[in-house]
Amino acid sequence: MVHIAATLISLALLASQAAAHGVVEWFIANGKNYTGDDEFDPKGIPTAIRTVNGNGPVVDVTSPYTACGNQAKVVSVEAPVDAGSIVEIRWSSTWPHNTGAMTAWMAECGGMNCTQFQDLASAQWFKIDEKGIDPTTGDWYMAEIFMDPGKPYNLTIPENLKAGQYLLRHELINLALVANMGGSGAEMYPQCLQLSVQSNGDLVPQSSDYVHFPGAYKATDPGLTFAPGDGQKSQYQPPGGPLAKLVSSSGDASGTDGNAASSTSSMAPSNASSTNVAGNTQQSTAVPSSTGSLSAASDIPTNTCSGDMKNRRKVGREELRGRTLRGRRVRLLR
Ligand SMILES: *[C@@H]1O[C@H](CO)[C@@H](O)[C@H](O)[C@H]1NC(C)=O
Ligand SMILES: *[C@@H]1O[C@H](CO)[C@@H](O)[C@H](O)[C@H]1NC(C)=O
Ligand SMILES: *[C@@H]1O[C@H](CO)[C@@H](O)[C@H](O)[C@H]1NC(C)=O
Ligand SMILES: *[C@@H]1O[C@H](CO)[C@@H](O)[C@H](O)[C@H]1NC(C)=O
Ligand SMILES: [Cu+2]
Repeated sequence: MVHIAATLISLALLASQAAAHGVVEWFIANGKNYTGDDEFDPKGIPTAIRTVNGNGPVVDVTSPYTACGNQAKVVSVEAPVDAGSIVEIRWSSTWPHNTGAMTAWMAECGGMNCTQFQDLASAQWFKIDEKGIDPTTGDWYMAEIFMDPGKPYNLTIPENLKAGQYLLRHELINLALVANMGGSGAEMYPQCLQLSVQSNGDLVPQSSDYVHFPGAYKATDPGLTFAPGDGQKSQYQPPGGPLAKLVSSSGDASGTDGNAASSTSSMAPSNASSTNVAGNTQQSTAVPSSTGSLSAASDIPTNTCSGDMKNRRKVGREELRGRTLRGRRVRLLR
């Protein structure tokens, strides 16, 4: 009985949540606050956050919009940022999802100013951060960050990364609509920041770590088909492969220069504990006590929402039905 009532209420919520997704509202780099333009009614304000058309997801892994979001547009500002420093990225406080991954990638703007760089298909992306499950709590990092509205995502620009003009692609992946193991329904919310990285270092990704968007993800990637509540959360791996390994661009692998050495210890994907040293998995270990209550319920998505309402709603309904049949409780949006 309770389950049925909860399901009905959830379906009602589902219908009313069409617009409740999210965008990068602002970010802070080198102490400066860059505010995004209005995603529904762009005012042409100077910003370093590439604008997207609305706050809905990209759902097709083969779409060119997987790079920087739906109909992303070049903007007029580049944000200077020091390699090794933290960029604070603030998504909409109304972001409603607590189930899924977050990834961060960078790509040089083809040797030009990012304010001129249009050809996203040519961008060579390398992964600098990923967050799925917080091993210290067993919860989704997404829940820990976004269920406490206002908390930023703190991302470290890799230390000694070669200076240059880069796009930073930050992405939230909502898995709440993945209906069953191996199912589909992942929603990608990528967005790009235009950065000018200042550095004395010479680190670049090893060439085998470059990917393209689209191309980096397949619809069948386990990181996109993970069904919340069904799988082993602790086993979850975000899609797109391991973090890039950074190497000295002088190409002297046997060299004694500190950059190459620090790259292998800070970005090597084979060493999980040293990957943490890069700084990008540190932020969420300090979980405020107010999120402690999440642990019990956070393997059940808070709600579902959509780009293509009809399809998404159907998937969501199936998901809710499946969950009710399996006797799990459906958690309601607060
Ligand atoms: C950055 O700017 C936005 C909008 O202009 C503002 O809401 C936000 O509080 C600012 N962030 C900080 C840390 O000052
Ligand atoms: C990139 O272009 C913008 C806009 O013209 C300009 O303000 C900025 O200084 C340029 N960045 C670099 C690194 O030249
Ligand atoms: C992993 O990194 C840690 C810390 O940098 C280091 O002490 C350890 O030897 C590394 N392990 C391997 C297998 O590289
Ligand atoms: C994120 O960075 C800001 C500014 O450096 C800092 O005040 C805040 O505590 C950091 N948040 C976390 C969760 O580390
Ligand atoms: Cu959404």
